[in-house]
Amino acid sequence: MTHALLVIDVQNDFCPGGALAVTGGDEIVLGINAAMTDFDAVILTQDWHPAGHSSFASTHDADPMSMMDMPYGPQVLWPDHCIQGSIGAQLHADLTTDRADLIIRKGYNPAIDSYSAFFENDKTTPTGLEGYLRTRGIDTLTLVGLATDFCVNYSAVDAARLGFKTNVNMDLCRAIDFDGSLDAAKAGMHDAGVTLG
Ligand code: VGL
Ligand code: ZN
Repeated sequence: MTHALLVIDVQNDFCPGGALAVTGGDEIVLGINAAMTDFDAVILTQDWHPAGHSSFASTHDADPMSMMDMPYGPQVLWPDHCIQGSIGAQLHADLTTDRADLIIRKGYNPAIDSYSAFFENDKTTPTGLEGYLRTRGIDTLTLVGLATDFCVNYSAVDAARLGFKTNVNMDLCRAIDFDGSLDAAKAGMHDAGVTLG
């Protein structure tokens, strides 16, 4: 077994004071740092959108947290966040990055959001992470980070479907919990065979 820790989107914009703040988002940082020593590999993800991204409410003159039908399906419209090169897009200053073998960015395609670290929201365009993991012989993943119900959830479900043994450490995640999204995410992860630890 080769076991990687996948740290999802621990970025300023998802922490208190950020553009899409997740309650308690900063509380998990020191615990994630401590967990890093227990794994064969550490991989970080970074939400990384161009200005004017299609997932931003401002791009469509719409209200943040409203829904829009995209060619690939329904999409939540978010406040502008994690804009490439911005302070908000930076990883939290206290997150240990020295132990990271790879930092993978996602959401850079202007027309398609990417919650998952594996596929964009069209569920077909790969980020390349699967190939990286397979070529390194990594077969087991533990996910932590932000937000439980969006990027952690989508990443975990994709990982399990791709055949990785997948666990989410819920103590080291925090959720947006918008419109029942946390309960739906837990059920979806469970159904996909993800263990919630
Ligand atoms: C995320 C909404 C939009 C996340 C990213 O990291 O969970 N959520 N972009
Ligand atoms: Zn985003």
